[in-house]
Amino acid sequence: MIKIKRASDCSESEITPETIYQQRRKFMKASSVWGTGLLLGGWGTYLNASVDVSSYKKSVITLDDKLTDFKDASRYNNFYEFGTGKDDPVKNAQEFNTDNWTVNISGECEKQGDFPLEALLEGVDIEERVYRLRCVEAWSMVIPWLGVPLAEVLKQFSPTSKAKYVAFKTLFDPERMPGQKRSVLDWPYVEGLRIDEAMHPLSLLAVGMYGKTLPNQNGAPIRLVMPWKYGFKSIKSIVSIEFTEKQPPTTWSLSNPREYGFYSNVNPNVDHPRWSQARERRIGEFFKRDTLMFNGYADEVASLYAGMDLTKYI
Ligand SMILES: Nc1nc2c(c(=O)[nH]1)N[C@H]1C(S)=C(S)[C@@H](COP(=O)(O)O)O[C@H]1N2
Ligand SMILES: [Mo]
Repeated sequence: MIKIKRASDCSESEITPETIYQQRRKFMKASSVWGTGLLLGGWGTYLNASVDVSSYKKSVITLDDKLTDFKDASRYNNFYEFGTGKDDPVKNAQEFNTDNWTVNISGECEKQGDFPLEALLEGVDIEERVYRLRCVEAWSMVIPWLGVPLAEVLKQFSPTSKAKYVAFKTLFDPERMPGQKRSVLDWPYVEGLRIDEAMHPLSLLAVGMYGKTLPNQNGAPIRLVMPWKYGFKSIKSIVSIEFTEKQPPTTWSLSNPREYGFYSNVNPNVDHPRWSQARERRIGEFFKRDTLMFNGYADEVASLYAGMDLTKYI
């Protein structure tokens, strides 16, 4: 279902040079898809200065599925730090300043401390990967992310043999994230992965999408993307990564353990207590489509869960 190219298969021409990128930007600015419908002052509001994504390896992993329109992917969001309505993040996140972003690395690893985003990404090539995103609310999108394999970033910090899990935290700053002034969730938003899930080659740290820097409402300047898990595992605006020995708490299972588990793998055979997970609405399509086991990534990830009862480990 997914096409995987090895990095070595990527020819020079697939690495987007600055000039082509600039031209493409001009083109996108002029074209109606990108030019119309921007609520808040147009193109500039979607740019974010902190991560340079001007060159990347194109389509290292891709799909045949049609891409979701950028305007849907950047205007229909879940990011409760900026409000609980689908169009709240795009409205409320535009002033969010992500300059001088640092990520704290701690726990069971040899190298710890506060690292500027640029240091975290140094020496790791940014690549484009087209992934399905399946929200637990039964809608889905197909998004071309720009990012780096999570494993390559994590390895730089030399996790010890006690590192069995990885815990992530979103920024907590109610002045900058107005949704945090209300206690809809236990802030800061936290997420976690088992270490083998985190080290899986499909696990991505995204810094961009659709050839550009990540819009604030999509989790700037750096967010997780776990394509075979429900969308809420893909934590946004990460400020902390901790290697732990014990399974870390996660926001949605703290808020409702009966409805949301730690693993949260996409599974059409296990319904949410309040709705079916068998089908989904692909944003931009009229008819519902079948949800795929592990969101279509079973060949790649099923072995991670061999021997586990997936009706119990939700
Ligand atoms: N910090 C944080 N991360 C988050 C969320 C959130 O509310 N806060 N929402 C999650 C949910 S439910 C989904 S479906 C995806 C949505 O990502 P997108 O807006 O880029 O499509 O982000 C996830 N990451
Ligand atoms: Mo979601």
